Amino acid sequence: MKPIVVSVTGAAGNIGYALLPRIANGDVFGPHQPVVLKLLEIEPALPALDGVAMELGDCAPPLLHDIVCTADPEEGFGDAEAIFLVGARPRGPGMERSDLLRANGPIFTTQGKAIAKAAHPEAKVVVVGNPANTNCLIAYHAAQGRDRRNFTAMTRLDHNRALWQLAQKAGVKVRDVDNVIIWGNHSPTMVPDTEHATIGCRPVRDVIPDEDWIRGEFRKTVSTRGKAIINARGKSSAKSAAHAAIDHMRDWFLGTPPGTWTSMAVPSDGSYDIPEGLVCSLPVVCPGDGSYRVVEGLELSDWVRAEMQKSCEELAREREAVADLLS
Ligand code: NAX
Repeated sequence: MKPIVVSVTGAAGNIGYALLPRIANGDVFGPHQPVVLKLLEIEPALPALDGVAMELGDCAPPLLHDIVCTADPEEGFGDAEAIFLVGARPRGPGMERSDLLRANGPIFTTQGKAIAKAAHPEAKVVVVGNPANTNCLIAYHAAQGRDRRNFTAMTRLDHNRALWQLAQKAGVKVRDVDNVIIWGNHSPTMVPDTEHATIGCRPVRDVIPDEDWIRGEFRKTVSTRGKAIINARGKSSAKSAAHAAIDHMRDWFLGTPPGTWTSMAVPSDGSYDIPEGLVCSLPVVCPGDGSYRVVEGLELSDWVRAEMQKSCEELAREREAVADLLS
């Protein structure tokens, strides 16, 4: 079987460290698909990346065909069919979200252009580096000639966090919880929506008849979980973020389980009155052929609609703040 080329940026970072062995182990593309890993870092991180590559090789994963370490984006994305854009500048002390946008925007312009030039024509991209939605917006604008539907941002970690909270509250297994939705931005304005979700095939509202908890504590726990993990661990989420990135890409390539959907931030086509082009988290179904379709026609409560609008307003402000980078 021909190996699939997979690119990962920020590969020497925390998430990269947790992500790479899983990709090499077949967790994204299945147990028979060999992979070539192309790892992109900034120059100063190349020595650390060499160490990561040594360890990766030392795992002796049967599916790992080759490893390329580079600081050259075109080499890093060459022929890639799946691209994880993880690398980004971290938020420093006193930095506002808008400062982070300005600091990271140019990275995603450069990488979007390099993807357009060097990657496989149908390369699928997931942006993990924050602010993920707007970094994805910048990348797809820069990747001229590419189908913007191949550019997505990760809200799967938020989705998985919501599943876990609901399962814990109801005292069931996570696998019994289906069809949660994360709407909007990967930020505290996100809206974890349980109004179409089920627990053991029953509507969540019947199993957890506590709207105050759903709209209050549940939402707050899901949307601020990243901060809680930093406070507890002294480091940001890495294993769970890598796991979510794997879930995101695996479902995109191999399909969402029948009868279920997942959450992905994708360029809006205007559905649910979300301004066209914003990269907004929505419920999607992936048939397993590398495409996705937004789940249409769900009825939204006034609360979900109003909260989602606020999150989209934040995304619109972010788009405004990087307007000069959107060619
Ligand atoms: P780390 O700081 O450990 O690693 C980031 C890596 O990116 C570093 O090795 C750095 O050298 C590299 N890098 C920086 N600029 C680069 C460039 N231009 N090209 C290639 N590599 C570059 O961060 P880590 O904990 O791995 O997190 C990575 C990103 O994921 C951060 O932006 C973080 O905020 C974001 N997250 C996103 C999540 C999501 O749900 N969307 C959740 C987890 C995580 O917080």
